[in-house]
Amino acid sequence: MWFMRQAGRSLPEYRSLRADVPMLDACARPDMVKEITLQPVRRYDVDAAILFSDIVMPLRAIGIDLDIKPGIGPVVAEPIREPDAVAQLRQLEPDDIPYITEAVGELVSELDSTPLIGFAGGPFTLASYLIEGGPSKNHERTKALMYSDPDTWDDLMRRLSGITIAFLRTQVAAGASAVQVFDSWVGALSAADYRRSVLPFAKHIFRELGSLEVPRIHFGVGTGELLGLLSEAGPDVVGVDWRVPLDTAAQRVQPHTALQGNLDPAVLLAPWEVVEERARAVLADAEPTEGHIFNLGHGVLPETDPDVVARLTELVHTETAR
Ligand code: 1CP
Repeated sequence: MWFMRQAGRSLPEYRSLRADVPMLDACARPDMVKEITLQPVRRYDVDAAILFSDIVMPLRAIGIDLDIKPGIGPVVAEPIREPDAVAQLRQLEPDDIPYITEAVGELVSELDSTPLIGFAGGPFTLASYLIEGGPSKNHERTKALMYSDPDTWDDLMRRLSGITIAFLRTQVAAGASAVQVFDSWVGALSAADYRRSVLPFAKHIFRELGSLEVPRIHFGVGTGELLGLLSEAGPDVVGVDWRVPLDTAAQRVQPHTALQGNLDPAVLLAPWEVVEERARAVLADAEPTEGHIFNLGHGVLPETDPDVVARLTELVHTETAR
C-alpha cells in the first residue's frame, strides 16, 4: 500500500519546508525532493515512497514557460494550439533533468528496502495543460483539437509519449523500482475517442517501458468506462478511482492485471468508524482481483488529518497479514 499525494499539503512538515520555496523550484532541488519524498515514509508504514516531483516538470525541462501557481496548479504562459507550436516540442534528454537522476539515486540508497515509485503524466493529461494553458474542468479546447485536426493531435501525442517514456526511463535508470503513468484526465473521453486518439500512444508507452522490467501502473480518474482500454494499453496494474468497486473493475481489465485503489479520499474526512468500514469494504472487494495495491481512488486531500492516514495504514497491514 501507498497513497497518491502521500507527500504534500496534508503534512505540516511539508507546508513548513515549502513555505518560502515555489513548487517548481522545490522540484528542481535534489535536497528538497529527497526530504519531501521521505516525509510520508517516516510518518506512515507505507510499502513504497513516491518521488516528489510533478507531471509538468519534463515540459519545463524542455523549455516550456510554465509555473505551478499556488491554489491553481500548472499554468502555461503560451498555450500550444497550432501545428507549428506542436512541431517545436522537442524530446526530453536525461541531461535536461540532472536533479531527477541525483535525487532518485540518493533516495534509493536512503530508502533501503522501501521501493521508490517513479511517475510521469500520460499524454492526454499533459496535452490538456499545454492546450488549455492551465487546469480545466471540461478540457474543451483539448478535445476540439483532437476532433478537428487529428494529424496535429497525433503529432502532439507522439511527442508527449516520447517525453513520458524518457522521463520514466531516467527515473528507472537512477533506481526507481516501479512506475505510474498518471493520465489523470482521460476520463473526459468516451471509450471510442480514447481508443482512436490515446490508446495507440498509451500502448507505445507501456511497450517501451516493458524492457525496463519494473511494474507499470496506469491510472486515470473517472475511467469506469475506460478500464478495459487502460488495461489494453499493457500495464501490469490498473489504478481505479472510487466510482467502480474493485470486484467490478476486475471483470473489466485483461486477465493477470492487478488493481490499485480505491478508497474515496473524502472518506478520510469522516469519523474513524466510517474510514474503517470503508477500508474493509475495499479489501473485501479486492478479493477476486489478481493482485491488489491498496491506495486511495485519487490523491490525499490537503485537509486530511495525517493521523487518520497513519491509522488506516496500520489497519490495512493488520487485515492483510491474516
Ligand atoms: O504548493 C503545492 O504544494 C503544490 C501542490 C502540488 C504538489 C504537492 C502540485 C501542484 N503538484 C504536487 C506534487 C505531485 N504532483 C506529485 C507528488 C507525489 C505524490 O503523489 O505524493 C504527483 C504524483 C503529482 C502529479 C500530478 N500533478 C498530477 C497527476 C496526479 C493527479 O493528481 O491526478 C496532476 C494532474 C498534476 C498537475 C498539478 N500539479 C499541482 C496541482 C495542484 C495539479 C492539478 C491541477 C488541476 O486540477 O488540474
